[in-house]
Amino acid sequence: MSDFPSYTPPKVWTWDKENGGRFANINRPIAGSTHEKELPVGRQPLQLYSLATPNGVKVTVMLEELLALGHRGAEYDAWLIRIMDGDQFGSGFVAVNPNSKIPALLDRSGATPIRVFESGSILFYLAEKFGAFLPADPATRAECMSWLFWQMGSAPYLGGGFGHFYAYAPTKIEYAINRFAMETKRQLDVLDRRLAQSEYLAGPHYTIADIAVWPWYGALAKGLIYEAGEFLEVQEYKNVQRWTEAIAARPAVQRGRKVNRISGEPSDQLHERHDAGDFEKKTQDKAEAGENIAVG
Ligand SMILES: N[C@@H](CCC(=O)N[C@@H](CS)C(=O)NCC(=O)O)C(=O)O
Repeated sequence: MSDFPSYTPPKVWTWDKENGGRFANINRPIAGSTHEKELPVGRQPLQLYSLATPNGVKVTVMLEELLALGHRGAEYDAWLIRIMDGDQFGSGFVAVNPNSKIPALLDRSGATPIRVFESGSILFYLAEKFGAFLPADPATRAECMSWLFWQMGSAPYLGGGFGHFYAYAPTKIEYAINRFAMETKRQLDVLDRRLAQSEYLAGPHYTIADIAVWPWYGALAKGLIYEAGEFLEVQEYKNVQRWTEAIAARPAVQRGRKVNRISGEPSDQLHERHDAGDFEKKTQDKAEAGENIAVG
């Protein structure tokens, strides 16, 4: 502990815009928009404004799963929001999500558009709207909602805590990495024990709880985020591994994780999705071959 750089907070915190952190260009202590910008609107009933981070992938997986079940009303336009460029602070985006974070959904299927923000809330909204991936029986439904809310409360310790200090902070702070590595491993163990008893989180069936948890903890279990697989010994969580692989094998999941993705293999990146044919025709490998034309 004695090696810690000491810092005495001033009486009143002030904003140091040049604090050198990785997200210094987008982090601000105030809400609201920074510039006027309308959001594009396509022809589909649902308009999604997002990016393929784990929070964004939850919603594109859900929409692809709903479409796979035959719910035509789940057709969607997925528009790319480049958060590192500050698109989330445009006036149109802030009108859909006053919290300026992806994902944000606008349901234009009725007389008056309905805005939905927060990924958990979007999953629940869609599950109720289409009567899918949300168990009807009260006990299983409660279990499903408990795991959904567990994810919303827990992942900030994984992403904003562990991931931030292990992978992104300008200096490696042992105290912070220890604190959040411990919590992340505890969370993996919580999941592992649950998945030892149950095929999916809420019970025998795949639900919005799995759709919410998989993009974060499945990616962590496969070492795909923060390059932390070895550090956290993720292979030890055998039940999490089994569940991760089962979900990754679902065709709708494979499609959903490509939508609004701007990194990785070009064939896995579908920057914008406007109909089902875009997976065949508009991924970045095709764009790089000159076949893709910007939409919208
Ligand atoms: N609790 C929110 C978290 C959303 C969130 O943190 N989104 C990040 C990307 S994963 C974002 O938009 N960050 C931009 C920013 O913080 O300015 C949810 O689940 O929807």
